[in-house]
Amino acid sequence: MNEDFKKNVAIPYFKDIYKDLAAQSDSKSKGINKVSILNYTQLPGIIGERFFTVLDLNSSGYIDLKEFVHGFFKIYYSDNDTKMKLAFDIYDFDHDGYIIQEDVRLILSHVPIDNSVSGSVAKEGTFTMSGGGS
Ligand SMILES: [Ca+2]
Repeated sequence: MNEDFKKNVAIPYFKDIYKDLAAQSDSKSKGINKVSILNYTQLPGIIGERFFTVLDLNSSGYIDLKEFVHGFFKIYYSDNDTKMKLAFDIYDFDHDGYIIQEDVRLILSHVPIDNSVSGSVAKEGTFTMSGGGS
């Protein structure tokens, strides 16, 4: 990534978001609390919990500025290997380097598959007015 973009655009942008979220925390000095992360990301159930845990590198129960910027860089500006590692870490509940069947079952049970699939199919039919979507 372009260093100018990183320094002048991405980091100030993430810092702004951090400041807003940390302002809602019960301990501004420690960082963003879990409730604020869950509200901000709107990730469902256990997935939001896992996302918070993965961001909280020092397991302090709060996301400090460094953890926040680091984590959001991984999501938006990292290579595929780093993104895959992030996804892996979300699945790997006990952080032992392995994903077991139960990890996958738990995560997938919180993915709202039904709504997104039927919703988009219905919308597409309405938009194109084809395939009997009327
Ligand atoms: Ca932390």
